Amino acid sequence: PAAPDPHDFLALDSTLAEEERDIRDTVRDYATRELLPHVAEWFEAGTLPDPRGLAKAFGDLGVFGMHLEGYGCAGASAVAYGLACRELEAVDSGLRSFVSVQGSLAMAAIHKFGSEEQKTAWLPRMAAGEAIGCFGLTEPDSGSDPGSMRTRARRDGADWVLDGTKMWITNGSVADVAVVWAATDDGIRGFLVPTDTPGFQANTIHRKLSLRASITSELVLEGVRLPGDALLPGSAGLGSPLSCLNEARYGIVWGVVGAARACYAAALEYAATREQFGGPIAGFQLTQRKLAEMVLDVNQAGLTALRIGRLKDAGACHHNHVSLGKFGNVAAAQRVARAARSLHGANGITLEYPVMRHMVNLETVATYEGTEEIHALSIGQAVTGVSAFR
Ligand code: TGC
Ligand code: FAD
Repeated sequence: PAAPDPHDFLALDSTLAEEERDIRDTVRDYATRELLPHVAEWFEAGTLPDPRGLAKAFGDLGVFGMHLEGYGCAGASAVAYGLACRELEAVDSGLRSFVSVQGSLAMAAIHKFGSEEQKTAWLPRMAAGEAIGCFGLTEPDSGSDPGSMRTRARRDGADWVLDGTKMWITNGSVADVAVVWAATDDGIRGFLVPTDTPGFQANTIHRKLSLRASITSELVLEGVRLPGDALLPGSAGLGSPLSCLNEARYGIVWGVVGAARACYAAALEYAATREQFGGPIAGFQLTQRKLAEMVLDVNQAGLTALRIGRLKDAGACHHNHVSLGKFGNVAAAQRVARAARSLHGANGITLEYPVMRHMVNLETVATYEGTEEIHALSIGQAVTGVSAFR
């Protein structure tokens, strides 16, 4: 048998179908050519300088809502969508986040719970990157426990009136439409809020030390009056936004494999070229131990992502499968990024190398879409049958 390829040790990609490989290559080529050369600069600037241009480019690439059917979406397999997330996050978690929030959160909410009119009005434009969406669930006092939200939607004649504040909303200040989750007399429901509606304001959050190549915002809704058909009619209860989260969490299960792979590849290259004590640091036993642990984490996480993707394509993926993947793969990517950072010595703390950028991004990835603790508790509940959330 052939010796393992250091960059695909378990030859996982050899198990991909041709269509999946094509999508992997298309997204990887685009990301390497168009995004990688600029991402350190965007990260340093703490923003995405041209979010509309980027949205259009992602639309042309076909990655927005690529796993959804109809309305201008590609209807690709879950594995193909996962591979796209992996290749984007190999460049930066913030770029994968752009695609997750647009496709897996905002578009998925409209696709799952919207009326035919809402789907036709928004999904084709969002798939093409001509309209940007955001997803407002988290609030200043309601993060892991979204059921405690204070944002309210009340009926006023045929209209709805929304009041409340959403916090940490990706792409909030550049969105055309916000999917806002609010408590009503009938439980939690979703609303489509065009961002030019009077009473809606989005404020960009500054001074982040993580996910800097991404726009994060506060949404303030003060007496936002919407027509009756702004309600997502199929939404009913907390389970509705949570079912969208499963889609985005699934993308993260794959995405972080990309971040980990990029850190491992950088470490492997650096170890071969950096010399100390008369030879490359790759020759030291302690360096080899780090590299062995990295390649193990990258491959185990890749295997987990692929298995969960295959379950999803077979219609057999439970949300606790996704929790297991998010819990394990994010932690694995964090271990790889930290080890790669240390292996780069002083160079590792700069933006000349990708490792610390990935390392600090992964702090956000471990927090959003359900913190490490929330997924541990979901898995704990799944295996014991006992809830320890409250
Ligand atoms: P609980 O009573 O357990 O559940 C309420 C209802 O929802 C159902 N459910 C789910 N359904 C689908 N998918 C899931 N993952 C689900 N988890 C629970 C559940 O069966 C129940 O249904 P029913 O019919 O019985 O009413 O609710 P709880 O209040 O105890 O909370 C459960 C908990 C803690 C797991 C949940 O609230 C949670 O996941 N919290 C974390 C919040 C979170 O992840 N926020 C993310 C915000 S969006 C974001 O971060 C975007 S980042 C940008 C990017 O993705 O790149
Ligand atoms: P908290 O819920 O206050 O948690 C604080 C700590 O307490 C954590 O360690 C947590 O694990 C722990 N904890 C909480 N409950 C328990 C428990 N029962 N048992 C044990 N420990 C517990 N949200 C959106 O809606 N849309 C977005 O687009 C979005 N984008 C984001 C982008 C960025 C850059 C960031 C950082 C966040 C984003 N979020 C978004 C918000 C994100 O989903 C929340 O930050 C996350 O759900 C955690 O909520 P919190 O920050 O309020 O932490």
